[in-house]
Amino acid sequence: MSSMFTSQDLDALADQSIELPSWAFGNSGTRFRVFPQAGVPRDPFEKVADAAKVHELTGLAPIVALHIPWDLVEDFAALRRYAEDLGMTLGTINSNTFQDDAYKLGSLTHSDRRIRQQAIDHHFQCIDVMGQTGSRDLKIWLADGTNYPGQDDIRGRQDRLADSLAKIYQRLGEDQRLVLEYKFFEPAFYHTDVPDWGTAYAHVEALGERALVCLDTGHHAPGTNIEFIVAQLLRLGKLGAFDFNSRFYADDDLIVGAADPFQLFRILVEVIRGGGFGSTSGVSFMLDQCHNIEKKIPGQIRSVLNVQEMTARALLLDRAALGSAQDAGDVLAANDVLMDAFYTDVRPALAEWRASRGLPANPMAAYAADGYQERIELERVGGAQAGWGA
Ligand code: LRH
Ligand code: MN
Ligand code: MN
Repeated sequence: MSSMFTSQDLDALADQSIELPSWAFGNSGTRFRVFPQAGVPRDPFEKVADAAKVHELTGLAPIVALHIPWDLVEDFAALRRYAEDLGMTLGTINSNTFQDDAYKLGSLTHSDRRIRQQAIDHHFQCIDVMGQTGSRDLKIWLADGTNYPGQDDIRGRQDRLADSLAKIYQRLGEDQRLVLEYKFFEPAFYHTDVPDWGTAYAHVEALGERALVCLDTGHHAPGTNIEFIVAQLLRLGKLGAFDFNSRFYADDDLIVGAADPFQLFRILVEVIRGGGFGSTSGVSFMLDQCHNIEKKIPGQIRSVLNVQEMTARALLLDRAALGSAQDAGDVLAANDVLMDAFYTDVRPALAEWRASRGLPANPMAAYAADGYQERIELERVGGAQAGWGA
């Protein structure tokens, strides 16, 4: 296959947009240590500027996702104008109910009506922000759960969650969506209130058409067949977004495609198979990563290139040949067809693809030669933390 594909096979790549998380550009670390870096953004404007640099060199990343309150600014209309002047749009608004004392025992699930209302009000505030930023999606990930058996009534928490989500959903504008993100552990360890895709699905299904599931690739137990979940959610019309990253152990938030490019390929094969690819598919491709020891901007450049590279390989899958082998029950031939696509080296074709669009053939090298990193390291003193990890 490698010698046979043409650049036309990759035309569909033009329809790929990847959303960058604003927090990828801030200082971050683990619970052991945050390693501050020179030149990190001091405010959301500078985060948008860094994201725009990633887009300028790759043509892949015209959207920046924000986290509230990490990215609270007085004038979101000004932030939007700033982004648009740089050729960027503001994307998903991520809520945050995981850093306040009030939410120690839960937020949207809390047994105290006042705390629940505080968490609901935070989401109303996020929806107000969405109105100003022009964002389509409100993403909700909850740290809610318990650490000890018996600590709280698991069933009651589900009922309260359903009720809180319904209030938030009702507040959305007609063109806005709610995406509910699941995670099987952490920071709660005995039980988590939205631990898996099935629970997320049950809630968004009850809410309505504009409520969908977000799949964060780092939020599964080791060995989970994530592409199966992708296929199932697409089949049910309920996959709204990805949070891409990669993991060796848990929610590592490392560069997507770094730990297991084959898994990323398999996920993208199912995305394309299920109609989840492209600007009209309704599935957003967001990154949810932190760059703890590597530089942030090249870390994001490498990430979007990894997604593009595996997408290109998935687009090359000979689906007719695969279908025939599957129909014939030819197990090894079917596996061969899939592996052929995976093993195809698309890097030279992607370099050409970029050059033909006026982009640098090698965006990593272009960034190293750009002078931007040196400039921000000189200009920006006292950069902000991504939001956690201290
Ligand atoms: C939680 C999570 C969620 C948050 C982000 C910062 O682990 O994946 O998406 O918003 O990290
Ligand atoms: Mn996430
Ligand atoms: Mn996570």
